[in-house]
Order: sequence, then structure tokens, then C-alpha cells
Amino acid sequence: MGPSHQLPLVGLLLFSLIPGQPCTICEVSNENYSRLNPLINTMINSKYTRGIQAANVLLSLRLAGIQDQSLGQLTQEVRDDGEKKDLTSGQLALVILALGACQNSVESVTYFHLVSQLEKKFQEEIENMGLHDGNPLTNYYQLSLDVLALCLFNGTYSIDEIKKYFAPENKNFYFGAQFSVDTGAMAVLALTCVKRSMIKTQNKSGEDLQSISNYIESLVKKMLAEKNKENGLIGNIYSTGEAMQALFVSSNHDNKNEWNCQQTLNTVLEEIPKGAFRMPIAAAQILPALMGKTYLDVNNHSSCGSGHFNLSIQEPTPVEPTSPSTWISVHYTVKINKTYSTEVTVPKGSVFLDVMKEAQKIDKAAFRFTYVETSWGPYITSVQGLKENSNDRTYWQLLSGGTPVSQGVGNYVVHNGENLEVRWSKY
Ligand code: CBY
Repeated sequence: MGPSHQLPLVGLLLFSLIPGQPCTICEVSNENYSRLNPLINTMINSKYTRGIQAANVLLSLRLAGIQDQSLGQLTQEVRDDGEKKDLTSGQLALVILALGACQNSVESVTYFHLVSQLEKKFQEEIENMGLHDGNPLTNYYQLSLDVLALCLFNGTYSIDEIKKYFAPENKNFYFGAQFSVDTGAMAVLALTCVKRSMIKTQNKSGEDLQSISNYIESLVKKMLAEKNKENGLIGNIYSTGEAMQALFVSSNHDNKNEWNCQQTLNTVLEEIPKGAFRMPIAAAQILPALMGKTYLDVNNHSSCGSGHFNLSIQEPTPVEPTSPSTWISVHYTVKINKTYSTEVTVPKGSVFLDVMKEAQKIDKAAFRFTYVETSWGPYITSVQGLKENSNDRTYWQLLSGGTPVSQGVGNYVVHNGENLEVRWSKY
């Protein structure tokens, strides 16, 4: 191919690499950094006992540029997690992202055995889809984390597989009829990494690049369709951070007019003092976006935060003691085909899980249940011995007054007279 034929290619390449590629990033200004302190305190003070949230927390603190002494201990904890054999693919991906984040490349090379394990776990996800009607072992949020980590840390993945499995119409982007913003956002980050690396290595057929670009554009549209016009949240308060990251890396002239970043940012900032991000994992998932960072910055040292934080570590504020003399009563139902109901009396301030435990005491046959600890707190795995199963997309859905709740059983605080339900459902 003569030089004249290469010119258009070079032009395309340069164009796509121009840093001024329209990108909407709004972030908290330096003078407002103190508003983020509650998030950082939550993360630094957390005891990382649940699931493997340590990786999420480390990733977030490193992106924010925080170099506190306690990160040493945290890093060790994440390293230990990385050696556990029973990690899901997405958990391992998070460990890799966290350990590699904002480190020089020599340090990252140390973790290459983890990357090859992730390649295996990703293939197991794909095999499971072949055997079980397109359902992965975990979910598409985790498959997206897998692709993101493989893409950022020199793992192997096939563009054909990505094209096959990440088509935006795939059912795994939905829970029931509802588009999962968390999942879509993570997929946009992963696909954007894939797209950028195709451009960089020029290892692309124009057709593949076009497909990936189309997927990204379509997923962004679906995310923006879930934006709340009044407050700017995308999905709900817990999906908004990662949705913002996805919009930062993918925004173009088209959606610039559809997203008012500042409105979203303001709503999130108002939620911090109200305690919406009291869980370390929730704090970890919102912080990068508030500082204008994305998970795509992890292997770009200069994009990591510079850490000019004025850290004033506060002891965690004790939870308001509720007077034990105040009791409330709620209606509790388990629904499979039949419904099983009871009235339960619990102290004011109790959470959904407390109600379930009380009901179990009243009638073990109808209300017995099991749960596992996850990084988002307890997750109900079975009721009356009937187990959730990702191969057939069944789970136990939590509802209040017939509407799904947006917190897990360990955090959802119940109110007097409320109608709580645990319903056998498909997603
Ligand atoms: N993380 C994961 O693998 C989870 C991915 C995620 C998209 C996640 C939300 C987003 C995130 N940031 O982590 C997700 N939930 C999934 C995939 C699922 C499905 C899990 C099964 C599977 N195959 O992996 C499923 C069954 C659809 C699901 N979540 C159920 C529920 C309900 C749990 C009820 C129970 N049995 O205990 C519940 C409570 C919704 C309901 N009303 O029934 C629920 N999820 C909620 C509320 C949430 C949010 C938690 C918010 C909070 N403050 O507690 C969530 C952040 C999250 C965790 N789910 Co799901 C979504 C949101 O509201 N924005 C990767 C891993 C490495 O950590």
C-alpha cells in the first residue's frame, strides 16, 4: 500500500485520538472537595468484612489519588483476595483493576497470573451461556468488568465474541422489562476500552470498529432513557456514578444536549449528607465520577487523581440509638404461587432482614429463608427451601407496597404499617 493510500487511515487515526474529542466531564471543584469527605471516611473506616468490597474501595481511592497509610493494609487484603479460588469472574476482574490501578507498569506485570485466570473464568461464563439458554454463571455487569480488566491489562479476548455477546438487544442487559443502567454503564466502559485499543493497534476491520461504536451508541441511548428529568439521576442513586463514567467516555454532540451533567452532580452531592452512600461499596462506586475520573483512567498514571485532599479522618458517627420502647408493626408476605402472610412487630428502625427473622420465628415452615453476604450486604438466596438460580434467571424479589425496593434486606429500613413482600420472580 503506497503512502497516499495510508493517508486517510492516518487521518482517521489522528482524528480519533485528538484529546479534544468532545467529552462532557463535570466534576466537583477543588474548593468543594470537603463535600466528598464523608465518602472517603466511609471507605477508609470500613472493615471490609463483607464479600470482597475491598477491591472496589481500593480501586476508587487510588483513582481519587488518595495515598493514605491505611492503603497498605487494604492493598494486602486485596492481594490475598486475589489468591482465593472461589472468586466469581467479576470479583477477580475488580481485584485486577484495583491492584493495577495507578501503578507503574512494572508493578502491574506482577499480576499477570491473575489476568490469565480471568481469561479462563471469562470463558467459563461463555460456556455456561452455551449450556443454559444464553445465561452466564453470573451476570453481564460482571462480564463487562471481565472485558474491561482484560482490555486494560493486556489480556486476550476475541472481538468476535464481544460482537456476539454484547449486542445491546441481549436479554442480559435487562431485568424483566427493565434496562439495567448499572450493567449498561459497565458495558459501555468495557466496549469503549475495546474500541480505543482497536484504534490504537490499528488491528481493526472497519466493520468491527463500526459494530462496537454502534453498540456503545445504542447502550448510551438506553441509559439516557432511564434519566430522571427532575433530578438528573440515571437509573437510581446507586447506578448514577457508573452511568456518569460511561457518559464521560462516550459523550458526543448528540447526547451533549440530552444530559445536563451539572444537574446530576448536584443531586448526588445533596444525597451525600443524607447518608445515601453509607455503605463503603456505594461510596466507592460514586466517588470516581464526582472527581471526573473513570475506570478507563486506571492504566494511565497521569490521569489518576493528584490527591490534594485535605483528609480529616473522622471516627464513624454512631448510628442513632433507637429507643427500644418504640415498636412498629408491618405486614409481611411470601409469594410463590400461593401467598403466605403474617403481621410482624419489630423495634422502630428495623430493616427488612429483621422482619424476615421475626416472621421465621412465628412460622418456620412458611417463612424460613437463607442468605449470603455480598459486598452490598445480605442477599436472599432461598425461602421455604426454594433456591434462586442464575441458570433459569430466578430470584427472590423484594417489594414494598407492590413496588420493588432499591436497597437490599440489610439496609432497607421498614416503616409502621408497611406491606412488605418477598416474591419468587424471574429477571
Ligand atoms: N456485582 C454484581 O454482580 C451485581 C450487579 C448488579 C447489576 C448490581 C445491582 C449493580 C452493582 N453496582 O453492583 C445486580 N444488582 C444484579 C446483577 C442483580 C441480579 C443478581 C443475580 C445474578 N445473576 O447475578 C438480580 C437477581 C437481578 C438482582 N441484582 C437482585 C436484586 C435484589 C436482591 C433481593 C435479594 N434476593 O436479596 C434487589 C434488592 C432488588 C429487589 N427489589 O428485589 C437488588 N438486586 C438491588 C436493590 C440492587 C442494588 C443495591 C443497592 C443497595 N443500596 O443496596 C444495585 C446496586 C445491585 C447490587 N442490586 Co441487584 C442496583 C441498583 O439499585 N442500582 C459485581 C460483584 C463483583 O460485586
